Amino acid sequence: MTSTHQHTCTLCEATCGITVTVDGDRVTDIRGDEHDPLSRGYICPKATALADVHHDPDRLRRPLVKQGDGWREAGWDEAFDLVARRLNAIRRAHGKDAVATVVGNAGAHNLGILLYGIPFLRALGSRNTYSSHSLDGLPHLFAAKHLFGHQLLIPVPDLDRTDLLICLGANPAVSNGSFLTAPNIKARLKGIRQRGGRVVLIDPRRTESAAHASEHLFIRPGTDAVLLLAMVRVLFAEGLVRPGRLASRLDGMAELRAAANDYPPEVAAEATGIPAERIRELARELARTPRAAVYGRVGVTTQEFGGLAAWLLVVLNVLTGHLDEPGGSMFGTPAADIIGLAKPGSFGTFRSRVRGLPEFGGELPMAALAEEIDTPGEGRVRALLTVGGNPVLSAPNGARLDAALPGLDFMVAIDFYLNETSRHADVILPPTAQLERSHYELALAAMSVRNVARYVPPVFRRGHDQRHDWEICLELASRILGGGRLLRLLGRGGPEAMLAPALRAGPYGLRKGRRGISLGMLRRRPHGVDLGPLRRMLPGRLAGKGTRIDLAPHPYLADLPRLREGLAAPRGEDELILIGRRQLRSNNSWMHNSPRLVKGKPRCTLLVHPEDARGRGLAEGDLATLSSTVGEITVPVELTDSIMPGVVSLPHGWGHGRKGTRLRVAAEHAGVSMNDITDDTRVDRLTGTAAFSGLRVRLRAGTGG
Ligand SMILES: Nc1nc2c(c(=O)[nH]1)N[C@H]1C(S)=C(S)[C@@H](COP(=O)(O)OP(=O)(O)OC[C@H]3O[C@@H](n4cnc5c(=O)[nH]c(N)nc54)[C@H](O)[C@@H]3O)O[C@H]1N2
Ligand SMILES: Nc1nc2c(c(=O)[nH]1)N[C@H]1C(S)=C(S)[C@@H](COP(=O)(O)OP(=O)(O)OC[C@H]3O[C@@H](n4cnc5c(=O)[nH]c(N)nc54)[C@H](O)[C@@H]3O)O[C@H]1N2
Ligand code: SF4
Ligand SMILES: [Mo]
Repeated sequence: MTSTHQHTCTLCEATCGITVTVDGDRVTDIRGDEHDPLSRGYICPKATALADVHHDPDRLRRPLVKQGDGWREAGWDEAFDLVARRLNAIRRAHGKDAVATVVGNAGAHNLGILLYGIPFLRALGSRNTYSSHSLDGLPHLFAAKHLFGHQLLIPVPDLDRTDLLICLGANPAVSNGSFLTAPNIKARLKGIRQRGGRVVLIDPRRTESAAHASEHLFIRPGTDAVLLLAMVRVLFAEGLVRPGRLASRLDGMAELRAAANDYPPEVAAEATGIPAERIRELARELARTPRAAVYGRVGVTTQEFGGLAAWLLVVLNVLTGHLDEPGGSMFGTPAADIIGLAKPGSFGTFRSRVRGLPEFGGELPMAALAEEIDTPGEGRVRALLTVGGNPVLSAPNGARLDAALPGLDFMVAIDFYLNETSRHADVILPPTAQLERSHYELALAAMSVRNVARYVPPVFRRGHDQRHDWEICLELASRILGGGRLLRLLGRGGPEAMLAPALRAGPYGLRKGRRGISLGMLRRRPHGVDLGPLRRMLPGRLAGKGTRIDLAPHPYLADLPRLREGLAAPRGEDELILIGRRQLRSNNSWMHNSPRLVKGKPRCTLLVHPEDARGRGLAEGDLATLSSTVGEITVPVELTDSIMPGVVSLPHGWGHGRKGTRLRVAAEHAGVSMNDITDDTRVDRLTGTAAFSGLRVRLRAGTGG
């Protein structure tokens, strides 16, 4: 018997509504939900691969316990007992900090992990708390904290009403948007141009998104902060600073002006490769266009000066009066207010043991994890718990982590694949997968291009011998921390029991004598509810610091000399600069076991400009060796003039050829891991974010050795 179910694709930040048709226990069809107020029927090729995950024979459904060189299945009770016993013993012998935790990208897309998993991990009280934030958008959180008082007050470009989008270091045509929930973003970009607006893309590669832009400008990797400072300088120099409604609330104007003064467009042109006159025009265009926004993502945040760059993005929006204005850079107003629920964020309250990298929001940078494990001494990490992350492929110098993990006394992975990371675990606790759990978009709703609310129940009920992520986390908490009865009580209603009051307390909440959003109402409207376009939120939303915005907080000013030194650093003669690249049918490191996503030509290739290839005797399809100070990998070369000369590009998340995984499809399309050559010591020193982009590499024909 077939039935249809509304669900949400939780693979990326677009959160498309899907309609899943099921025949018995089989998924027979997945398509876009035309009645979803945000995605309106749009899906990308990944949504249908949710069926592959659901039916994947390699997906783990019962706990695995390591035994000799192999694994044996275990019951949940035994597995929980073992984990709790071992972690407790390590905590007793070596202290709380000896147990590290990692929450990966899958955590952000999982209601149970957000509501139960993360609070439980925090309750373990370890300083060695890590997440994919420090591999990704941490500079945005850092800017939100320092300018608006809360790490989650992150503005997004109001795409559907803007007339100018200046987009740096993002490839939304492939990524489907990030820190910007905007399904069918290609159509939204097209919309800008159709109403006479412009999209300017600034990227070292003429990406897939360039086809949807009015103009593409090449930029030398890692120099965005310089470009943005020069634009700030032009605004001041030409009297174009007009912050509008917010003008009377701004501090730090003089400091900002002085900082930017060091970066005339001519200096920036030299650094970035963008002509000085074009930089001036860009600043003028931003100031002149009533509805305009500057936006930057991963290419801007995961580089050596990501902190400064993310700050300057906000600064430019403020100076030109585009912050918190329709068509500009605006804040979401989510129905369940995650900003009210989450902590505002802290910075530098403690530092990592080995390198002294600063804490942010209670977490240490992932780039420090390997050294915290493999550097002997008091305070060494001895046990690791991962949830929804695959840091062996995702963290910088993943090879070092790969080598360090066997040195742990104990490791547990909450993951439904036996992959490059979880193979090192002593116990794997597999949670339910995407179609087996309910979903409400808690985190990303705050960065949505339109306010919406959508709750979906599971498509499939979980089997009696399966556990949700939140159940696993809660059970471990009660066994490790005690307080079992209380915690079990907490868990009785599941995430819904926490979501329901959050929705009622939220800005659209159902209250006495007022119609509004409640969980019951959302249950009755499984396509979701439209709550309208983004609204002005300032100054009311400014958290914990009155109603003023300091545009030049000290940590940024103190980081500026590093930018100057970085620009002056000499470059080796035959060096190239490595950047990353996302691909439509990949999802970071973990969807390569889906046959429909990996079919076709091998995709783990190095893009090289023909000029750079010629000098090295490389032709299309040749194998070449790419080396850094950290290691070397061999990859096939793809020649293209869509990349800036001197720059090469490789996708991340490949490298499935390691022994001991259970990913049969992925292993046949193994590729190599970019992070086997990225450098864990290369971080944005301000925020601790991994600097994947802008790595200096050498390239030569032939295989390694
Ligand atoms: N299909 C697919 N979608 C995804 C993902 C995926 O793996 N596959 N991953 C998801 C995740 S976790 C995230 S965080 C988002 C990321 O979403 P995006 O930020 O849109 O991701 P990328 O495609 O990596 O785009 C980064 C761009 O920055 C450019 N770049 C590199 N270095 C520099 C630089 O120094 N300056 C500038 N200006 N540009 C630079 C790169 O060429 C690239 O085009 O995507 C999400 N969506
Ligand atoms: N070189 C380079 N490295 C990068 C990047 C880059 O651009 N270049 N991008 C970085 C970015 S932006 C990010 S976000 C990280 C992502 O890196 P990670 O945080 O490692 O995330 P994924 O690679 O998406 O891996 C997700 C893991 O969660 C598991 N999983 C999937 N769904 C669930 C679930 O519901 N519950 C649980 N418990 N597990 C689940 C999957 O099996 C997989 O092991 O990579 C970073 N690494
Ligand atoms: S864009 Fe694709 S992967 Fe992202 S939510 Fe939509 S269907 Fe899923
Ligand atoms: Mo990410």
